[in-house]
Amino acid sequence: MKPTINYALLVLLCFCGSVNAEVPTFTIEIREHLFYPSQLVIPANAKVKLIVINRDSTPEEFESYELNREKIIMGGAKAIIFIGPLIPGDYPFFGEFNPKTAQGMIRVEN
Ligand SMILES: [Cu+2]
Repeated sequence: MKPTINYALLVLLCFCGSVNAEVPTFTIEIREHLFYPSQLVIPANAKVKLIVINRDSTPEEFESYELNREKIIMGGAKAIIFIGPLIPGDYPFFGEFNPKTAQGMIRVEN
């Protein structure tokens, strides 16, 4: 194996690791068709990782028109949703399968 190839691979792996480590991560739980927390404040102009954990036995869909995201999370499962970079403002989201109760808001601040 040529040493140059090994070196290129190593650089690539290190780069990926450092990028992941710097992404701010927030966790939202779904319990009894409600989001906890229902309001999150995240930094502007940054990519953010949301981990949505569904503690209910029924599926839910995380949906947001403003964030342009839609993801089904089966009962007892979790989903990872990347959002941003975003400009400051309020970005509502809801659970499409329980839209009357499951509502939340992501506030983006400088
Ligand atoms: Cu939907």
